[in-house]
Amino acid sequence: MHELTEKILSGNRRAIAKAITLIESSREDHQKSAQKLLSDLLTHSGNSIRLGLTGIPGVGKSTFIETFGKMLTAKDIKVAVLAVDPSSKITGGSILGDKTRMEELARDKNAFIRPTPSKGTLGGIARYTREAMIVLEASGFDLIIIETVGVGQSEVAVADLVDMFILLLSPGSGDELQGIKRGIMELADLIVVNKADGDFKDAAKLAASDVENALHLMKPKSENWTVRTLEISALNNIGIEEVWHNVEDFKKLMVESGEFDIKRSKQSINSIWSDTSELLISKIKISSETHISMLEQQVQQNKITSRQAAEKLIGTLLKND
Ligand SMILES: Nc1nc2c(ncn2[C@@H]2O[C@H](COP(=O)(O)OP(=O)(O)OP(=O)(O)O)[C@@H](O)[C@H]2O)c(=O)[nH]1
Ligand SMILES: [Mg+2]
Repeated sequence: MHELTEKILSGNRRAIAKAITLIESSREDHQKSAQKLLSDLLTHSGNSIRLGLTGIPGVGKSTFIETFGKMLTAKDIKVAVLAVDPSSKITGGSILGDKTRMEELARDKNAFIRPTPSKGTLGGIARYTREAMIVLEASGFDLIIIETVGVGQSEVAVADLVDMFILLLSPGSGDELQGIKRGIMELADLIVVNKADGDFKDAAKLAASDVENALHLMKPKSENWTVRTLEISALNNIGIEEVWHNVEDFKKLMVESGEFDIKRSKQSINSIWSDTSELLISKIKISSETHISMLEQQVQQNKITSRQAAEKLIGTLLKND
């Protein structure tokens, strides 16, 4: 285990992949090793910018990450990409599926791309992601991008893992803005209208001003930062530097105002409670399968309330421990 720690600290990619596999494993011995490893790495973590990126399928997330990522790795900035997308089976939006759109970045020695874990609850996947970030930060990654497909609830979970949240839109956003849940707009620190090129140029401008109007009606997320809207073309590499300048600006303002650290410490506290509920539920599920199905039946048949079932399940767990 000590050897794995050393390798991760020296930036060894196979060691990083191995550690993340360990983190994602449900085997109890793997979990023990993973937690030991993570606690060794903790003091080396925390030095990256954690960026959430969301947008509906087809908006250009993969294309953007490829162009943005390559621009950064060329500056010797190390970029890691993780996906949180439990709905990928439905949308087909998993990173692995379209790794071809990030072909060059995937081969870049300054980049690391990890696809969506194939199974798990949202809470579980949020934990894997948080823990994978510790590994990546300890091995020297400067920017970690967490990608979600902006259709579900994963955005809220991701917003609690990152420093900054970027919403990617495309021209024709009038309709798109309605499709994107208002709640997702409220999470964004930066809104980027992609595909501002060729025939889409005017539509992109219109979309950006729609967004500006919508933003004016919303309560500001932070008193230290005003949400900005940019127009870019990921395909033609236009405006990509500008996105990075905004990320840097954001970080600078947040750090200077103290909001950066406050947010991270809140997130650490929140993670205790999300880990507690995830762990509790998984322990209950492992410990008493027959008991669970019996209680499920009783609730279905209106013999007991769901709350009573929950109390019984937790009661059994406490007795067993
Ligand atoms: N014109 C134009 N097309 C773009 C741009 N960015 C992406 N596209 C195209 O839009 C399509 C979807 O792009 P992707 O990068 O795969 O989109 P995505 O958001 O990753 O999609 P999912 O992985 O399905 O969620 C592709 O055909 C891209 O070539 C852009 O800046 N301009
Ligand atoms: Mg994609």
